[in-house]
Amino acid sequence: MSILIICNHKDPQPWVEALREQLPETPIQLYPEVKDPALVEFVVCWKPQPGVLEQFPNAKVIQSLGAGVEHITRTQAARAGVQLTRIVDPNLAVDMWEFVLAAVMQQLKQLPVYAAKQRKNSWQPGTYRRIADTTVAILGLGQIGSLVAEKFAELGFQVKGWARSEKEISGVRCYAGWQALPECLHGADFLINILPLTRATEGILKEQHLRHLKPGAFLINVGRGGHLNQPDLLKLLAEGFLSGAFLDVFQTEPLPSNHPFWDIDNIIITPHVASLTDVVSASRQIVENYKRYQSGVPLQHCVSWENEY
Ligand code: OXD
Repeated sequence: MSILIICNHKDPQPWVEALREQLPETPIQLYPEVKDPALVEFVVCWKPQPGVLEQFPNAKVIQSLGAGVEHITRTQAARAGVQLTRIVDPNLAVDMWEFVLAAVMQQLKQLPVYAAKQRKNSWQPGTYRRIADTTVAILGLGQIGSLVAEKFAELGFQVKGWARSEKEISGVRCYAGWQALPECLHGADFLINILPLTRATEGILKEQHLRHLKPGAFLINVGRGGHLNQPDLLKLLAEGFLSGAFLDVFQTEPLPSNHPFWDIDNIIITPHVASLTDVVSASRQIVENYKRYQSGVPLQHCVSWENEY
């Protein structure tokens, strides 16, 4: 048996090396150089070309190279008997927490404003806000979102969290289901989106929902670009209803150089770096799933093709 890696928009070499080191007896193939496609059973993917898995009719496991799987569910046909798995790494949750904390704190203390003033040699003291007076609403309370919510609460923020199903997180007011979404958003100073992209959550960051936030609220999107309704964001920023947005993920990545977001002062852009998959810990999970598959043991971190999470 062998492992096939199909990897786009990410350097595959560190993954090839990590898997070869841990599985010295197993052939690790890198698409498109595949010896016998009919023998491929275990495929590791990142942003695979649409329909590429049809070339491997005997594939039984499709393992995502990251936490998200929509890059697979949206480009490949679901096949009966093919298991879809993802990376669930505590490092991803901690890294996400540190990133969104930095994004919130720089707004509370107005650091981007001072950075812009410095470029004009301008000394103009302003005000700041305190953690205790700040309400953060978090969309998505899975493994990553729940850690982020709990950590914000531990620091003294007022924290609200929303998920499609009921959750209990210490110090966090949790809301479940679509009817509860407006209540969760109501009065929040910051909205942080950490949802997986599914057919249900696509476009959730739209005017109809964002209007429930406190006027002057700030949006942080570290979920997926497909969650955001771009014209609605531009409208709410132009009106001043939202004070700004911090965007790490985009509908098209890399963000095209002529995209209007680049030129808007109160949009901060980072290139999908909020929480990067760690090759060392993630490759261990892939190896574990590969060994489980070989010995017929249930796989870890399985995802439903239909629900996409
Ligand atoms: C992931 C990501 O899904 O990097 O892991 O966005």
